Amino acid sequence: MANQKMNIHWFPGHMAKARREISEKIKVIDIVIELVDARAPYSSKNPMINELVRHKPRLIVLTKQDMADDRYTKQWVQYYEEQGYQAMSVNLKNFNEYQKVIEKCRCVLKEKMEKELARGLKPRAIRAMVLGIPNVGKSTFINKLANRKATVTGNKPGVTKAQQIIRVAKDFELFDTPGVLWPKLDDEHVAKNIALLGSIKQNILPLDDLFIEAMKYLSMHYPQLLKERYQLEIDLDDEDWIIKTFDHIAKVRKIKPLRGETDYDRVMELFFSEINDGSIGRITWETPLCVKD
Ligand SMILES: Nc1nc2c(ncn2[C@@H]2O[C@H](COP(=O)(O)OP(=O)(O)OP(=O)(O)O)[C@@H](O)[C@H]2O)c(=O)[nH]1
Ligand SMILES: [Mg+2]
Repeated sequence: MANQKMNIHWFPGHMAKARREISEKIKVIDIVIELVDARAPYSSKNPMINELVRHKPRLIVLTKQDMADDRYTKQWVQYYEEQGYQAMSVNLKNFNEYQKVIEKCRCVLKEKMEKELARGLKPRAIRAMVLGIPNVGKSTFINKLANRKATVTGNKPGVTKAQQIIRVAKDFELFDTPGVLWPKLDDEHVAKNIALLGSIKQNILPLDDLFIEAMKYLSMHYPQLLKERYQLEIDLDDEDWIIKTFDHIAKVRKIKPLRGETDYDRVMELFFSEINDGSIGRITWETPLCVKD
């Protein structure tokens, strides 16, 4: 599992370091904003987040709502709300819901802040930290919130030196660097979903397996997207469906044969890039019904 995107190699040492850093920072924050990808809101959660974050209040933000299936996004938001979290979905490409984010954080922390005031403590801003696995939109989220009102308030004592705190609203501050967590790669089903989101390099998995699984899923859940994009109809009962699918896509997309045979690698490359950039359509790879926790 070493060959990952963005030079992140999640060897045990790196995991321990990230865990240590996050546990340190978490002491001075009031709320964790956990970003997950709306296309796979379970698979894109870090396996140890509960242990890391402990009882800190949490807002779960499902990003890339514009690339996911709205029906399932609603169900996922509800799923996390039923688990006792605040949750919302966003499209960070077109993001102007700052007030909603801040409002949800205020709502979670209302009681805590009121208690502090009652104890005679000075009114203070809520302090938040963004956490999430690679590529879920952490930097985009922080930049959008920060650029709106970028007042870097400087290093605070007790906080990692390089880390700065940005005041986003009168009563709301954010760490300018997110906590990057590792995905749950030891679960094969999850690793496949994560690879389809582009959070890790697809080639850490056997590509043909990923292709077959993705095609099976699409033919069951989104047959109309396959039809629109590739004029493809898959019959999973046909024992040659895999070969036929490759041949069909190669033909409709005019992929040049390789030594007289379908160029399977080019077909997969095309398919995965169209999955990643959303040009096949809005797809969610898992529903709340398929997870148990
Ligand atoms: N369509 C769409 N794209 C998004 C959204 N949020 C983020 N992106 C894109 O997703 C990619 C990753 O976003 P980043 O903000 O770099 O993600 P990150 O979590 O900081 O990633 P790392 O720093 O690598 O861990 C970028 O190309 C963003 O433009 C969204 O809501 N919708
Ligand atoms: Mg980033």
